[in-house]
Amino acid sequence: MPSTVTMDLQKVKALAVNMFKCGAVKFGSFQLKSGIYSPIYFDLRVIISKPDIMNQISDYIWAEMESRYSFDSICGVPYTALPIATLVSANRSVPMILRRKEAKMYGTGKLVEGAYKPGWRCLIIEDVVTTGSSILETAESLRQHGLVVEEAIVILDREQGGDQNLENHGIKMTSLLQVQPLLIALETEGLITSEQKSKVETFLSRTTSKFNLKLDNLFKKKLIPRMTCTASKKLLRIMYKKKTNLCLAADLQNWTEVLEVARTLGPHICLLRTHIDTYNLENYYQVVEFRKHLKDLATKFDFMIMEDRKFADIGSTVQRQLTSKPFEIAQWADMVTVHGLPGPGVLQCFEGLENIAVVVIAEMSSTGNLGRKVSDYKHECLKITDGYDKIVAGFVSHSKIRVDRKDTFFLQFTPGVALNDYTGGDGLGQQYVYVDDAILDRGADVIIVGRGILKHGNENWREVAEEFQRNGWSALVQKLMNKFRDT
Ligand code: S5P
Repeated sequence: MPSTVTMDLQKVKALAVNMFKCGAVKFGSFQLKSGIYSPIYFDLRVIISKPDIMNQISDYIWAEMESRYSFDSICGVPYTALPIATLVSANRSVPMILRRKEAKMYGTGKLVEGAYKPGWRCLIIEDVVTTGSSILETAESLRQHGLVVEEAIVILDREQGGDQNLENHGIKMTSLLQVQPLLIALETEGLITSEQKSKVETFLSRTTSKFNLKLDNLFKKKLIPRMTCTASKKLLRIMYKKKTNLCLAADLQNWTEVLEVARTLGPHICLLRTHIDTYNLENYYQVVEFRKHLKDLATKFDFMIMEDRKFADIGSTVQRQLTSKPFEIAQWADMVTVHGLPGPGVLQCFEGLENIAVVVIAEMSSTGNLGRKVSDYKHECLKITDGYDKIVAGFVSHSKIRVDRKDTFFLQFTPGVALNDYTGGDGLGQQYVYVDDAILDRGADVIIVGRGILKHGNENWREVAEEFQRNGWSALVQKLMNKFRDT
């Protein structure tokens, strides 16, 4: 759904002209953070020194929202939107709340300041929106504090997908101005030439589609074709399509709850990781019922299933374990984990099983694990996969695993991942790292998250999973774009 612009043309024109005159929108040649040159530049910070424009914006915001949405509070995203929110709040008697960029390390350490009640609807105000990530971050915190966030209003929408991104997270965005109407207004007023206008239009459409094209190319031409294992190809396709590298570790005791979490988080995950022997499945019939429902959900929401069985026996035993009742893992799981400890036999026994791939545990996330302690253990795990590229989807590892075999691509699955709200382990050896750290420093392609999501009540599962999805995906894109920059 595109962002709503309901302002009449006169208002659009008046605001566009004022923005141009005070230098909030500039035309020329400007080098951006990314190094590329842009023919247009937005710097809305200058408006804070222009009381007339501040009043105009505050009036327009009020006119846009007041009759359409009933909100109990407003929150401006720092910095430029803060004084605007203050104006709206003071002039219209709506309580304002403030979301800090970082929590204070002293005093109350609160992230959200002000006097508010849980359940209050809060309208977010922002100056410029490109991808919508600042609004999302703000919304996340506000929601964590019990506020309801359904709407945001922005002064300028750069029309680069921010509205859709917000919509995907349950936020409707309204904008006072969008680039296209702004350009038209300035041209009609004779403030820019038609050449300037079309130069900007070409630039904006090229940069957005250029990035998407690059990403598309990366996944479809560079990554997916280089995976030898069918399961990893499929997983990458799902990741790209759904824009997620989140694997949910469905560590709940009640099997019906496992299905509930799969149903709730299905749209946000690429993989669901089970520990089927830990669920309260009482007999074979329940096992069959459980896996049928789980498979149906996997098809409906397009995610794969990995059973974290961590086999560690000789090949002939693992072969029987894979097919024996009640769990019959080879019949329903797309992937299963094995330890590298037994040597290549643990992989050989998968030959001929077409529908299940292997993920080798190379380095665990727990304190004192041998994968980290015994020198070369990780590398030896890698060595045993030689000749089994079609069977092995990748490795579980808590740190970077360097595959030196030419042209072979494996996925790295990393568990022990938390959001920035987390400190310390779980008291039983589990160690956590943050999402960025897991992906950018430790090489994860897929993050495995259990309690980071499940420790929250089921009413919050989706919201927290979305935060993992968002952070995980943007770090993965950053990592891959860097890695394949010169190829
Ligand atoms: O090294 C490992 C390997 C795995 S598969 N460390 C892990 O924690 N895991 C699994 O990932 C573990 O069994 C658990 O199910 C999940 C992490 O759960 P969390 O609750 O700590 O996120």
